[in-house]
Amino acid sequence: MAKYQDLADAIIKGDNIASKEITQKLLEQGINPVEVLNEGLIAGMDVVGKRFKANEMYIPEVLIAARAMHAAMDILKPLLAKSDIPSRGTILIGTVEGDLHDIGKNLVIMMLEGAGFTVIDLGIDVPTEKFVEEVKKNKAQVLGLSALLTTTMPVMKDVIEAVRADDEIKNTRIMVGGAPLTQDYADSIGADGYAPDASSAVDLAKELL
Ligand code: B1M
Repeated sequence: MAKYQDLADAIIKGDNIASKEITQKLLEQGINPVEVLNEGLIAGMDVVGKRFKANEMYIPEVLIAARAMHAAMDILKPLLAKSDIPSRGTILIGTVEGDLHDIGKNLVIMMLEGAGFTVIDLGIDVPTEKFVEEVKKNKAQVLGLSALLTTTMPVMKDVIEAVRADDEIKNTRIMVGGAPLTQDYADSIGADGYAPDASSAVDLAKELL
């Protein structure tokens, strides 16, 4: 019988074959995909983050762990994004310019899709003008910004100012997230909301719409 901890361990070890197999087994045991995501994948990546911070893991190991996580995500994603649910609204999301971190953003996307939102992913290192252009093009109701570096957090403020300065899209609701952020910081840059994790991001998106 597979356990959440087995999945978390496979992620930490960077074993992408085991991460897929254990995810599959957990689902076969009737476990809800959201629980597999939260208790296995996110729990494993949390440990990776802590060990990296403590210099107990290095960048190549972190990337291998991320690969194992993506392998498991490929199985969960179609289950979380139920196409038969009518869309709750369109959310455009991306990691701000200068920032290449996307593991957390991708989790947020999976959870939002699982909750019935249509999500357009602009990827990483997204220039401010691109956010503005894409919000207009896709008539997104919510714009989501992710940043993992203290050096890229201020870029969120630039994006928010650019959106607010454009009459056509100035009322777009903007949510922000990423490990170094706080509610106070989000308030200080004029964001409409801040979510500390993927589950809260879903609650926040529901509130904002
Ligand atoms: Co980077 N990195 N990294 N890194 N990396 C951090 C963020 C760091 C804290 C590690 C450390 O030193 N302790 C540190 C930042 C320090 C700082 O700014 N104060 C750091 C650094 C310094 C760097 C480099 C500069 C290292 C170097 O090259 N010297 C470099 C920068 C590259 C760049 O972006 N320009 C770099 C590179 C990398 C890798 C490429 C190796 C890799 C990224 C791979 C990838 O994303 N595809 C990486 C990783 C993996 C990390 C750590 C270990 C883990 C991040 C992660 O994925 N966490 C990280 C250490 C840590 O966080 N403890 C670290 C797991 C993920 C599930 O959590 O992303 O927080 P998180 O997402 C959460 C919430 O924050 C929230 O929900 C998510 C799910 O619950 N959330 C949102 C996120 N976005 C949201 C958006 C929302 C709402 C909620 O609404 C829109």
